[in-house]
Amino acid sequence: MLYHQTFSILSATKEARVKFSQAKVKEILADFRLAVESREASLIGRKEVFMGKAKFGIFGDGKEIAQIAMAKVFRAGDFRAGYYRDQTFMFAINELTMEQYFAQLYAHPDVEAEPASAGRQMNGHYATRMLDDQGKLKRLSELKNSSGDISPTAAQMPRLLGMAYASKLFRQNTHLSEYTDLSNEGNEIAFGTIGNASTSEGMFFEAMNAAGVLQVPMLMSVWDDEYGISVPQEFHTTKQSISKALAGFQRTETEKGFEILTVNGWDYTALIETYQKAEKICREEHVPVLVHVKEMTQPQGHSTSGSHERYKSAERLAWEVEHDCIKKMREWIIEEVLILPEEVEAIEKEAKQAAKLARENSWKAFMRDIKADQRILADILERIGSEDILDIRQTLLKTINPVHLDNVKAAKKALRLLLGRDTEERSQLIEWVSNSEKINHDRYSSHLYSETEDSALRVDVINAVYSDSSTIVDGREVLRACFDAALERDPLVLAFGEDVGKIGDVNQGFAGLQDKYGDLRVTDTGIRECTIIGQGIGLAIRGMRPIAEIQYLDYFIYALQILSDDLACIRYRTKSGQRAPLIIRTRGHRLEGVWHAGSPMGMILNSLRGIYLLVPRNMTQAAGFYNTMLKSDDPAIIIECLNGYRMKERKPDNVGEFTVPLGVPEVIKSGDDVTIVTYGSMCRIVMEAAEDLERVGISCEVIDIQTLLPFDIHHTILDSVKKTSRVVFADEDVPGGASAFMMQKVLEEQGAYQYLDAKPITITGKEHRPAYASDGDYFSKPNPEEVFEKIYGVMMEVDPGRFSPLY
Ligand SMILES: Cc1ncc(C[n+]2csc(CCOP(=O)(O)OP(=O)(O)O)c2C)c(N)n1
Ligand SMILES: [Mg+2]
Repeated sequence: MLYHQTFSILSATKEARVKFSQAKVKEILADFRLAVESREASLIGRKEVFMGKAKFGIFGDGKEIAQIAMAKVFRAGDFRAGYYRDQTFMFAINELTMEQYFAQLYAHPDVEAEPASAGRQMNGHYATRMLDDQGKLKRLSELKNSSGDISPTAAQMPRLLGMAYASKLFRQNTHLSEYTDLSNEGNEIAFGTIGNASTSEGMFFEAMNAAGVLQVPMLMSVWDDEYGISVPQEFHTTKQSISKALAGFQRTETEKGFEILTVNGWDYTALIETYQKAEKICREEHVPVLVHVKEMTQPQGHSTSGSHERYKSAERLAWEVEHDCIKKMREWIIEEVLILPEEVEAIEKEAKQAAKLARENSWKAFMRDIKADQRILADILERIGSEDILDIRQTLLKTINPVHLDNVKAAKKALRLLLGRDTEERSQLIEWVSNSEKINHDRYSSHLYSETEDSALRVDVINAVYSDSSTIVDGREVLRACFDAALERDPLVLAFGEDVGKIGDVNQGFAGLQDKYGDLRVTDTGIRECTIIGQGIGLAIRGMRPIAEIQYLDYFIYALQILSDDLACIRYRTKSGQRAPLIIRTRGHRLEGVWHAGSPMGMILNSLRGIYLLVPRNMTQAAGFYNTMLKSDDPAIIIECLNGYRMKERKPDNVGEFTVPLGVPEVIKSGDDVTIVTYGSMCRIVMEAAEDLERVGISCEVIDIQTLLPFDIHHTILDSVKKTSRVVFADEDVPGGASAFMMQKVLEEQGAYQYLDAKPITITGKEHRPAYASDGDYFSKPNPEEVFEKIYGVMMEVDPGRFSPLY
């Protein structure tokens, strides 16, 4: 049911009509009704959890009125990045129905019933569907958009910054004015919400500072209920007030900054005025605004995990009852709008009924699919008919609040009992199980990466073209030419990061490109890795093609959390309702010392599934990857080799067009005795060792995997191992890092273990960070001598007669 459309207006008294227009009265009562309905949904939701129908519940009670006020200034084209308290806001902008709200509580895995996440996220995690069924962006400028919520507190902030920054670009970069499906000349506000306690997170401060620096239309609301679960304000915030703590951000006549507004969360009229004021400043002037909404309450406590009576004093609890925003609004309606108490009661009754009915509908819909599946299974089990199978059937049918796993468990249990029996019913059961595996894969494991026609795996391969006039240049020149072509080709492409603008990055991949394309396309940022990534995520959500740079791989750790919690799962957690094809550019593997030579690939691999991980051995391969990724709708990390910028490479004639496919290793040296699997700057070290090994009669096949994610999709390595019967994995990460990942892929997934006649080994860096200078590097990371000796050792094991000990 749509808010403002379906509720039956009750007649206001004559006096009220004098003070407020009929339309205004209608609006006020609709607002009140929505608040009551939303509150009722919270109360019912809690009960559902306690009745075992849902696993966990977290609700927006106590925050209703402010959200209704905020929704009034949220227009088509705007964006939200918020948190789990925002149900009333989502109802108010008509992007969440009551049925959908309960569907998420039950974890209904149907995208129609639960469009935010198709049951993948716990309740209170909101998102609108920005992609159509083909995975193409809808006309976002005409929609009310909510980016997909995540649970880590404050992690909505980096993305929020990016979504606000997009408005600035759409307004200021005149080349973007034709993209009317993405923006209406940058008039969109990015609305953020956060709890008071979560403002203690570093990301909050980093994003707020960046928004002030960038002057972007970010309207940030803090829902302040003076607690973060059980911990009161005094533990969280200097001066116990975020607006006081941030007072220095306040803009003045002469200095740019934020506009800071404060208001109480129970004051309906003040909230409406505050948000109108905030909207005007933000939308018209592109000045960020902080709205600190104070005196909020939490009537049911933090979540279903425990009661707040444990930590709130009797006085505080009494204060909360007194300052409940709905109670206050109710009093105001009766006193000021002069609506009769009976009429208010009638509205309340109707609202509560609506919530109850929605819950019922949602539960029925949720059960329908499960029961339908259960019936099919029960029929098969019945036809089998033996006593033990009928027992399983009986138990299944008696399950209280069954879910899909109950069906699967019953079916698999029955299958075990039917081992060896070759009957028609057993075949039907096997078919049911395999069908349910497919369905459950789609429900719970699909769309980690793009499955659309724009997937990075489907980009056409265009080979690099060389001619007599192709020049030999420093590697960085190849990259620069590729970026130049990308910026020229597509106005939506932009690059930013520390030192990327004026000097064109620390290795000059963008040298001169700011002069050529302007500082909105090639841009310096502050030192703030987390929000550089957030800036990229937000821009990519809004349809732009950002290349966000993290200066060194060693500083990637600052951004790891947001990459993992937000970017890596944006498509997955919305079941392809949203995407963020952000390219992260960084450089690493080799240079100097503890914080400039890292190669923490295992860490990245294990935390960032959902983002492709590309590890080119030179700048030409890197350029090909940039070209590939810019044609796709997937996100990727491209790690350039720090020591490769000045190495000579032949620049392809089609440097802005050629593509390098993902997941396709390259055999960079063929050989017969042993397969060496490696990537990145290790390719050179391995090649050096391979040449030395050739001299002692050992023929190595060296394979550059080129991308860790995806990994060797056509099993090139397996083909090689079939030939050599020996395999070595070499990289610069710690033991058990990416080398272990590669080994698992090749031995287990590709099944190469069957073809081995020697122990498979890994050659890795030491467990510690790499030490400084040439010796530090040599003794911390794999070096050609070590590679030689390890591979020589493999051959010695195979043929001790031919290969005697080196020493
Ligand atoms: C990074 C992180 N740490 C801890 C948690 C667990 N947690 C969830 S909500 C919460 C308190 C948040 O309080 P506040 O920001 O004031 O929001 P409120 O729930 O009061 O609206 C905590 C500690 C989390 N989700 N994420
Ligand atoms: Mg709080």
